[in-house]
Amino acid sequence: MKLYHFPSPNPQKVTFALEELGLDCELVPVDLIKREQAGVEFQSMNPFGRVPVLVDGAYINTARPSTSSPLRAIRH
Ligand SMILES: N[C@@H](CCC(=O)N[C@@H](CS)C(=O)NCC(=O)O)C(=O)O
Repeated sequence: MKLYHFPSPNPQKVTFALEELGLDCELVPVDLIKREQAGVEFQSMNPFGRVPVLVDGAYINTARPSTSSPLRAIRH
């Protein structure tokens, strides 16, 4: 599982959920200051150009409230 991440509030909430649930996840930094979220590669995952993005195999989740929800399912 990979979390495309920047240390701002919305992605941080997902990193806290991962930590609380004890789930291993590779953090992939996306530098919002350098506008990496506007790049073609990132926008192929999330056309809205926002983090967090959670990728688990072919599954891509881009909406934070629901980014945390499937984590609970994975945990159990
Ligand atoms: N609905 C999303 C919004 C995520 C969001 O707004 N992320 C901000 C960082 S906290 C972002 O990626 N901003 C980049 C931009 O607006 O270019 C969520 O709640 O996770």
